[in-house]
Amino acid sequence: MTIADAEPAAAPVPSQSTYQSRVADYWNAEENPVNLELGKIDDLYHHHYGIGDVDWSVLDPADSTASASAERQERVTAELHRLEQAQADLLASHLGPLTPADRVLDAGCGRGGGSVVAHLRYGCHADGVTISRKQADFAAAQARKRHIDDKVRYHHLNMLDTGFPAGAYAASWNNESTMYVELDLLFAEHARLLRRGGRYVTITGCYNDAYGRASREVSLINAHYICDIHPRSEYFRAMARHRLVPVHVEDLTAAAVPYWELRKRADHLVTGIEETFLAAYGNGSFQYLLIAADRV
Ligand code: GPP
Ligand code: MG
Repeated sequence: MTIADAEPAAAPVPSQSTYQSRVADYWNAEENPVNLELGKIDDLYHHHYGIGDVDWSVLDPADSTASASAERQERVTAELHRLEQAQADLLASHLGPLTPADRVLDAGCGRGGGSVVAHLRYGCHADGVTISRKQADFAAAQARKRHIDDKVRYHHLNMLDTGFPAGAYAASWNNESTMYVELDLLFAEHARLLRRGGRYVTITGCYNDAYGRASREVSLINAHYICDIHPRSEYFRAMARHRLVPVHVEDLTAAAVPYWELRKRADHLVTGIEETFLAAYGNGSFQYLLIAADRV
């Protein structure tokens, strides 16, 4: 058989590596109650963790009736959602000031909550991109349900190669999605998409260079989510190479611990990774970081 006779293999859409296809498979199959039950509360579906102090009264002893224990579960679910919402609000607060005429990019948008948060806060246009077809469809349905689909759009696209116009965005972000990609490729695309003076924000888990290399716990988190957590240093090196100049850096590690302490006790929601996060934060090998940078 000559090459000319060979059936052309169908090119994957969006254009992505085999690794990225396996990551998309994970997110196309993912239906964790810790994401769906929290999102259902107010139709803000997040794929990130929470920050801030826990109201521990949500765990107050319920009597042993089934209805009391169901109410306790509902309180815990709502409290975890409140902490995840606080994280989304913190990230969004660093995107502005923005006007309704501005456009923002949610890179690795998951089920879309972050784009809605930004739109509700600033009235801006938002484009969310995800390599999971299921997530993009879910998020688009949510935007239609809210009647904001004229301004908030979701795309089944690779965030490293969006094809969107250069300089079109006033702000862009990654909320816990940088660990799926090479930072040089990611920041090159953000720098291309952001206008001069635009703002890039990430909240991410990174491993701590001062600890050394990736700890056992960091490796377990990588295996759990099929990701590759970067060292803290790599963020700043890669930003410097791509016209992104940090303006605010915040270590959110201490603020992240209460969320995991509560999630560990939420029997109806645990996924099994809770103790690993607490150990990783506790032994200093892993940090939860916010970095805001200006595109110069
Ligand atoms: C949360 O998603 C996080 C990630 C997908 C990436 C890993 C993040 C790090 C900080 C290492 P999720 O909300 O879907 O996860 P879960 O189902 O555990 O709540
Ligand atoms: Mg979650």
